[in-house]
Amino acid sequence: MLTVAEIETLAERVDDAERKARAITKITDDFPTMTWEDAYAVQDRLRQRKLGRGEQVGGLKMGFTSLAKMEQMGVHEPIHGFVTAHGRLNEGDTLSCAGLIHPRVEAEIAFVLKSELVGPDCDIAAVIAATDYVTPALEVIDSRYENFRFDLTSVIADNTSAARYVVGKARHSLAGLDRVNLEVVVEKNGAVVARDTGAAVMGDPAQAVAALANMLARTGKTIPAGTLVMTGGVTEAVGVAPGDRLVVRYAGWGDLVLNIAA
Ligand code: OOG
Ligand code: MG
Repeated sequence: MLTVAEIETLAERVDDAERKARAITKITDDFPTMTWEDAYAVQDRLRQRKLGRGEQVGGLKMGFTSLAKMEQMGVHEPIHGFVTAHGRLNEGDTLSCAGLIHPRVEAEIAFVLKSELVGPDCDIAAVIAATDYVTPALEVIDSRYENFRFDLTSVIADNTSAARYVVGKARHSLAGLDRVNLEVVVEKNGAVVARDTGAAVMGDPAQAVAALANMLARTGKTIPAGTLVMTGGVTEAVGVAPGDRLVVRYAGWGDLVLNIAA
């Protein structure tokens, strides 16, 4: 177990790396015995630091919910984090790479809740009942670790690499929506670079929302009504550079476009 002082030191280390956009070595190199609880304690401390500066939580996120993401990063379990309103982009906005280290973009499906979700026995039926609408979303991740090299505890402490996110304008009700067979195709500069369906996300993206409620229940937390929940990258993340144009085609939903400023 880390001490309170060590938790503070590590939260400051990842926070500084983000604010200076300067990569650091993964924190488990210095604290190899860190546990999951320690890692989430660092993430909580990081959240307090951000809130203390006037930032606001814009939503919650799951990570590593698809095999493609797990294999890309060499990890095998879902994790959770938060996004801050400061990092929110709206559909049509251009992404600036200023302040980012090595951004990658993920195609995601986001849920917005109309009522609270409580674990530890949250299931897909409960998620469906609590969902206001679903929307296409992109997440821009930017690990604070050199070369995106980390283990689960390091990436949890680094708030699951969260940096920016784009929420689509379209709002779809779950009724009549085939979220499992929803096709998602990612194109970069006109070429298809990744594709899969909603099923890639834990068999059903609603399962990722249930899993979040169940993970939060371990520390007595819930997902409040009104929360935006990012369910995790459907495919592997795609590296982007200034001048790139990313188009994610959600079959039947339309496209989400992200231009990266030159
Ligand atoms: C961690 C973030 C994972 C997702 O959607 O799977 C994530 C990373 O890959 O750096 O946000
Ligand atoms: Mg993500």
